[in-house]
Amino acid sequence: MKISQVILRHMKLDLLHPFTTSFATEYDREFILVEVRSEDGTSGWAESVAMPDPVYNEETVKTNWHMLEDYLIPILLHNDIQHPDELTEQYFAFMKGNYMAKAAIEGAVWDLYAKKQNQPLSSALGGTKKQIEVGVSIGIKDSVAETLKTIESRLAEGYKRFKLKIKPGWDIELIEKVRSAFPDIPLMADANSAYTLNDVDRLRALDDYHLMMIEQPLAYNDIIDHADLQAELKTPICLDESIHSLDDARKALKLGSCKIINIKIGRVGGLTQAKKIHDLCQDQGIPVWCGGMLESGVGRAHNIAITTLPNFVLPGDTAASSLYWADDIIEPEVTVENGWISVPDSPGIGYQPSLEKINKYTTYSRTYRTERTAAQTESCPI
Ligand code: OSB
Ligand code: MG
Repeated sequence: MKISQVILRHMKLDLLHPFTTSFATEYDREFILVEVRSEDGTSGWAESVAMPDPVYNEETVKTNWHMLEDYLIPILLHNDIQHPDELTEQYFAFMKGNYMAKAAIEGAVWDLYAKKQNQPLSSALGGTKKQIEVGVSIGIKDSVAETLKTIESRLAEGYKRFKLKIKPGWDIELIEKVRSAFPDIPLMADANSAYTLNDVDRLRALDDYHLMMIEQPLAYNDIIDHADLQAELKTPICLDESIHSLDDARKALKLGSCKIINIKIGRVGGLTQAKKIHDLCQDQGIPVWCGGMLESGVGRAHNIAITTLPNFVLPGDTAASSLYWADDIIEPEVTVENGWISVPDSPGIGYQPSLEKINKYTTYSRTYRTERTAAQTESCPI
């Protein structure tokens, strides 16, 4: 696969509703859209899920742009990649970390590869499901009443699992009230690292509400304290932030730090690694599900594709485009019917990025070509 051009676009999409976690409130989504073009004019697409500030993990939009521009794109333009697995296994392996940047370009190469094979990305990854079940992640609201109203709407729309963001002080009472209003819904909580082992009593109190899991209660880079906490709790711990690689997953399972893993393609360095973590968990009887990072339709399409692998047995966070965006950048947008998304069967990611919409939301872009002379590397403020 000769890649002759890579285009980076800095995008900004307004969220329809602010999204609050224990670490920040997001009003819009700033991200990098990556397009790789082969010599025959076929394009592969993906997005970086890094946030503008290092609040979820250490990566940012700017560190991703730097990694893409100075390291990852030159590798793509100067090598003939036969299979996307070669990127993380070979070409990118000498670079530590920067998983979201690596995943952004690796995902675009996977899309291109699947298109060249005339295969949906889901099949190219080995997935077989024709439809996937999805849940929804509900941010921290101003009141419990508002949370209850949101759950009611999402329940009516058919979502299969309800994840509430929690933090100290927005936890026990919230879960207690939600449980008494909705005794039987599949419910879970995500703390985004807001607690420490000093909060063990508070976390133990959540054990009474038959939650499916508590996601990432402790530090973003911890698997040791999580093992101690899991020993204290009946509720399964699910790790998100702490798992960056196959090795992290193997060690966390060995220590008993979690019973479930949230696989985010960006956090683990791409689809090849996501698939490996999926396979390891499958071998060990550990269920996985696909998390979200408030992606545009392009990232959403990648999440749908990976979720077709068999051990994604729990509903993920890939909700409908219309819950996030007035005007998603893919056609058609992602729709959810009664909690199910139909997996597209056209080649690659299976949704068409709309250049008209993409141009509307691009703040600046840059094109990188095989011959990197000054004249051929254009910078284009819009
Ligand atoms: O921890 O899963 C998370 C959003 C941004 C950063 C981290 C997380 C989230 C979500 C939202 O929970 C998932 C989504 O709806 O895309
Ligand atoms: Mg999470």
